[in-house]
This record gives sequence, structure tokens and C-alpha cells, in this order.
Amino acid sequence: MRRALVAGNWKMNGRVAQNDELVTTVLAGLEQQALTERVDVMVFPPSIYITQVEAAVRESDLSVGAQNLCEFGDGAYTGELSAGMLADVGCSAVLIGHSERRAMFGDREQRVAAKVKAALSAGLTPVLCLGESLEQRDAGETLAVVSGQFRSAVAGLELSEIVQLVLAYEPVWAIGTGRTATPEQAQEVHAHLRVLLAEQGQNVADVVRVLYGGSVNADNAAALFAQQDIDGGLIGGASLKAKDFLAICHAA
Ligand code: G2H
Repeated sequence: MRRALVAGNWKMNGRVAQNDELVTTVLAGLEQQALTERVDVMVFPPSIYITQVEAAVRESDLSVGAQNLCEFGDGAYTGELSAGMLADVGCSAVLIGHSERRAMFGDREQRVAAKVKAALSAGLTPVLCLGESLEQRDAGETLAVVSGQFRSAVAGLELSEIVQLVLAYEPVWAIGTGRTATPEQAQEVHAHLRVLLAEQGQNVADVVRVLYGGSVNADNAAALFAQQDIDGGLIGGASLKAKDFLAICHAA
């Protein structure tokens, strides 16, 4: 059985004092409710705060990841962070291909694939984000779009690498908009992703977790997570409020 995973993507939010308060409250809530006995929980702070958050969670079951990485190894790449650096400061995972990066920062298929490879080479879990735009959904292209994104990201990987991925289905039209996919809409795509994983090998489909992301909150999380192929969530806005994030972890 796949263990549920709830991942908080803080995006470009936070300050030292705020982060301290958020992490302290989340840690206390996780412990009080013994949530990490059945759910894996991760937070993805802005890179500059990774060391702060990592120090705060080091003795706990809460893990830390990065929101982005450079596809190249260490060297003359001003302003970038390598997979090796992220692993060195205690990251265990990294978001790759988030729609905000695809839309605004040039993370197209080839770069996404290179980033997945770079993450794996440093022992980081790639959380590969996939999803269609509203126009693509309206044109009936949803399954074709996520298929293309998935296949190009895993094309050069060994099976032993693909099993290390986490997928996050995030319909672009549901991100930060308050508009969530219905559990049935999400499940349809998750079931399709499970088929794509099974094409690689049945054990791949059995072990790779597929998260849902896009305006998940304390009220809608339980219905989404009740779907057969939804193994948890990638949470944006609601991960900035400890009470909501804990309620979502509880729902997983
Ligand atoms: C989707 C999600 C987390 P939000 O981007 O990655 O954000 O929950 O704010 O829609």
C-alpha cells in the first residue's frame, strides 16, 4: 500500500519569524495527533529559508524539500542551486515542472526531464508536477497533455529511477484560483496516470504516489483524498496556515 503524502508548497512566501511560528505550530500539531505515523509530511519553503526550516525539523518526521533546482551540476551558473547543494543542506525532495515555473520561467519538457535526472542523481525525490490549462481541458486534451508531460519526463529513466518519483496532478485552472477539480474530475486523471505508470511496470503503478494539487483546503481535502488513485496533496495557499495544513494532513 502507498503511504499518504501531504506536501506544503509555500511558494514565494514567508519571513524568518513567520516561518518559525508556522513550523513550530505544525510540528506541535503533527505530534499531538500522531499524524506522521500514517502520513508523510513535507514542506517546501523558498530556498533561502531551507536551512532555517531544516534546522527546526531535524529531529522530527517532517521533511524539507526545495521548490526548484538547476538541471546542471555545480559550476558557473549564477543565481542557480544544484541538486547536490539541496541534498547537502538536508532536502529530501524537490518540486519539478510546477505550472508556475512552466508558464513563467521557461521550464519546458526538455528542462523538466533534465531536472528530474539531476534530482535523482543527488538522491532527491523528484515531485513531478503535471496538468492541463483551461483551454486544453475545454478542448478535451487533458489526458493527452498529461500523457505527453509524463512520457517526456521519464523517457530517459531506468525503472529503478521511475519508482522514486512522486507525481502531482495540478490542473492549471485550479491553482490558486479557489476553483478545485471535483473529486471525480481529479480521479479520472489520476487513474489515467496510474495506467501510464503501469505501462512502465505494474510495481511502478503500485508504489508511485500521485498527489492532487490546486486549491486544496481543509474543507475539500477529505473528499479528494478518498478517491482510489489520489495518494495525498500538494498544498499551496492552505499550507501557510498551520491549522488548515494540519486539517489537510488529518484528512489524508
Ligand atoms: C498548486 C497548489 C500547490 P494552491 O500550485 O502547488 O497551490 O493550493 O494555492 O492552488
